[in-house]
Amino acid sequence: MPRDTRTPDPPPIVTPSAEVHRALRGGEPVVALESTLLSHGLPRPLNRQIARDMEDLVRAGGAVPATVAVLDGVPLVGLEADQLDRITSEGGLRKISRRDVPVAWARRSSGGTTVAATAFLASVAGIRVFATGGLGGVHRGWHENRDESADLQTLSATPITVVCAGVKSILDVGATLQKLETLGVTVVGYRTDAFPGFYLRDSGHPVDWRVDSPEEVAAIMSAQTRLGGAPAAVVVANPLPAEAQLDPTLHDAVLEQALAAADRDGVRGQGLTPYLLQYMVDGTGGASLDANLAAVRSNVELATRIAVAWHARQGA
Ligand code: PSU
Ligand code: MN
Repeated sequence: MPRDTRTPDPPPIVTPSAEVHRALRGGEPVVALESTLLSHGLPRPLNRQIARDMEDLVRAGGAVPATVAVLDGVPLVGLEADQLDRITSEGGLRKISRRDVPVAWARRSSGGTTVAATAFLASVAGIRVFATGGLGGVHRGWHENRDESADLQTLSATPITVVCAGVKSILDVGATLQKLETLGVTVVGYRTDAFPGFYLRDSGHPVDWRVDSPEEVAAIMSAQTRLGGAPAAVVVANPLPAEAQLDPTLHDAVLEQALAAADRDGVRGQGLTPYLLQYMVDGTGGASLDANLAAVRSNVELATRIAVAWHARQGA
């Protein structure tokens, strides 16, 4: 037999952990988890505890967690304990969105992945369900600053189901919903007709479709696959539990101050979202942090139920 002289394919850059690899090969349900929340959103060392809690919630629900992050340039899908330690404690961690992944790879940088980068990497690894706190979107003042998160564009081209508590309320929620519509991203409210407002159960905007069970979401995912065509995400907007929501009056007052402060300090670009969220934490005496955590927990639980329902449907 002639020797095969073709250049072998280089090994794939996206690296699933042994556990995630096994689960995907064995067709077990897997839930991807975002990590900018861990690297940039939560105070240390609480973030390490939350990282563990999120993974435990997924396991308790019968699925395998895949926290996504970039360490020393390598996009990881599923982290070992020592890697979770690094993404929750190291100095100089970057906030890595979709477009930053190749630069991080080439420069051997480390950082937490945004919704955009997490969705992209998880989907490359073959994962269908993903949990986060709130999506990025169109920032207020977009007429002038044109600041719109890459989360939106990425979701328009990535076949993944994202469970979130709506989009961050620091954004222009109406403009973000319009943009999701333009981009062909499916949006459903989970047991609600009101699009949730991240820290609040109701953003003041309606949502066109309501679903009431994980099985209904799995049916939508299945229909999406069977329809074919250009892939896009399904956004499942899951309001945080009523008892966990921020007082709306406090929310509105502190948000107004946060936006004015960002403007005054000239904060823009990648730093804007972390700045505003941190201002909310300080300005509400930590109440917004509690609401954020409750939303994340609730989203991780629901994402796990959806992954399990999706898995059951595949076997049917
Ligand atoms: N949670 C935080 N801080 C953040 C984010 C989440 O506490 O910065 C990230 C999310 O990962 C989301 C991103 O995808 O903010 C959107 O940021 P940008 O608008 O820069 O794309
Ligand atoms: Mn931005």
